[in-house]
Amino acid sequence: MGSVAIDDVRCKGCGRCIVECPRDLIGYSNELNERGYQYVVFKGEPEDCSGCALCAIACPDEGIEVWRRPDAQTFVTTTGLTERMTHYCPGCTHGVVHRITAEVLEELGLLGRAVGIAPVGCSVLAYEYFAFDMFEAAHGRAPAVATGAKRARPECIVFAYQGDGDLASIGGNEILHAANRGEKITVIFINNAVYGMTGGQMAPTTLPGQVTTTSPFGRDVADTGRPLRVSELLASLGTPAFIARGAAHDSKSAIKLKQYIKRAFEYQRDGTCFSFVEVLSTCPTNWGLSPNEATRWVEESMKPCYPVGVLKEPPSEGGET
Ligand SMILES: Cc1ncc(C[n+]2csc(CCOP(=O)(O)OP(=O)(O)O)c2C)c(N)n1
Repeated sequence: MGSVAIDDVRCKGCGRCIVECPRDLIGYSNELNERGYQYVVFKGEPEDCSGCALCAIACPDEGIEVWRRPDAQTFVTTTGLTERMTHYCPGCTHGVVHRITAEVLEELGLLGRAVGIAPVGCSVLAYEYFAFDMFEAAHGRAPAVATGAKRARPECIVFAYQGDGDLASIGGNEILHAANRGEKITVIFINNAVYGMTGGQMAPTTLPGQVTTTSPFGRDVADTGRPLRVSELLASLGTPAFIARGAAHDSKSAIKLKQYIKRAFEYQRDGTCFSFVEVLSTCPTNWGLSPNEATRWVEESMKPCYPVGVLKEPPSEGGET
């Protein structure tokens, strides 16, 4: 049995938890919260809940607690995050990836050594949410800043947190060479198939036919090329690396994603190799979809183009490179 608490102020009403609950115990309130969102409420009795916590895992806003930790005093389940509510749109999965990243660093005992680098993009304010040292970088330049930080302070656990416009477009050169040099850093790459912060322009990762503000008739591959599969590109380099692609749009994917992010940081902790995790992430606002339609779009449209899984692992001890 679980005990579910929902913070109606943090809730942005994306409704992911409603879809996730296998017992249909969560629904919309008839009221708006103080921020104008139609928040969700727990409809059942405590004994109705199995405590599976899928609602909390899928929530992008740290708005649900299922007492996964007996000592929990707050909705924020990891000391790697501040209590601050995020500025992300309802249903945006940046919040899920933030939580997973912070949880992994905490579980590995690495919070005290963590240094994150978030350049411009929707996650430009990530320093407000992560409760450890954060740097800003110019657009696309996080791998270069991470390289400097890691080389100067090898004991730090350094990661870049970058969007697809940032990493695959203006920063394409940076990521390619950081990976090719085998920098002992971790890169978390948020692929939401658009430039989110600036209003949903076409990114290198935009799908063929996808309508964006700069491809109003759909991306024409004859004119603009095909979606850039950055993970596959980096995996083709001869340098040893850990490269994986996961997704953050539902609880099942989030659980798998956490395993990838954990392995990525373990490889850095052990000084093994460059590590890179691409995350298929939702942008309901710029896709013009509701949060739950956006979840389905990741499943039905993004995943066929960007298959999830581990693309590359470093050779085991004594193995060939
Ligand atoms: C040198 C430079 N060029 C352009 C911009 C404008 N700009 C800010 S964020 C951004 C796109 C970010 O998109 P993405 O990296 O995909 O991240 P998201 O916002 O989708 O999370 C752009 C073009 C800038 N800040 N600096």
